[in-house]
Amino acid sequence: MEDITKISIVIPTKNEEKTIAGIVDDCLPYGDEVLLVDGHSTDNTREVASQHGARIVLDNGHGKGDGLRVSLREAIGDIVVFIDADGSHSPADIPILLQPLLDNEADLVVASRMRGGSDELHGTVSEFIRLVGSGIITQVINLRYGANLTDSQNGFRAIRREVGLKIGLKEDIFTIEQEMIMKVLKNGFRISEVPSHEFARKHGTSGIVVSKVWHRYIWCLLKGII
Ligand SMILES: Nc1nc2c(ncn2[C@@H]2O[C@H](COP(=O)(O)OP(=O)(O)O)[C@@H](O)[C@H]2O)c(=O)[nH]1
Ligand SMILES: [Mg+2]
Repeated sequence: MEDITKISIVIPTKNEEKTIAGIVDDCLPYGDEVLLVDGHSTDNTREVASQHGARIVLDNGHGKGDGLRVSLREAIGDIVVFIDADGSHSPADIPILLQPLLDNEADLVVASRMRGGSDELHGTVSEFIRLVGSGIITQVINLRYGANLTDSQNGFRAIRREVGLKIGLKEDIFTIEQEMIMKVLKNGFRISEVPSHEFARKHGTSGIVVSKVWHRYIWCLLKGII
């Protein structure tokens, strides 16, 4: 039987003009579309991406979480793959990420940096704090939902679009990653993890400033476990 499952590759961006061309090029072979959801970049991210064949939509200016929700509504695919624009994720791993969904063994598949290794999660003090914090959050989620996850924060993941729309995502910022995991589990859907290596961001700095947003992670976690 012909496989009619459509795949959308979604790239959330905010000022990633230096890396976006290569990411779009490398993602195109793996999907029926590459959809850029842009957080009102002030550089040439949208122009470059469009020249390389991506379709562009704008988020509402509230953050990456807002962008992911917009993209779930806009995407044409039955499955949506999210991959960052900064070069941290390997588009070549997209088929590994898709397999459990295509085999109908999962509704959300998360690329795990704990299984695949990371060049970004350790090194500086702030990265170390992030690593410890994200490990604690993952273990709280495991305890609450009887899960066996190793990485609740990686943005490289794939979800059935229908499920992504159904679970009622609300977080506007990067906390959407852990919210998605908790709401998928709470609603009885299935999560798998696959190993994937995370590379260091190729240009610029992370949008997550731990000292400014840590309390939003805790608040989101508390809402998700009660
Ligand atoms: N649509 C959208 N994407 C964003 C926004 N802020 C960051 N991103 C993108 O989200 C991805 C992850 O951001 P990054 O700063 O690398 O976070 P980290 O990898 O968790 O440290 C990157 O591709 C960013 O360009 C936003 O406000 N809207
Ligand atoms: Mg990054």
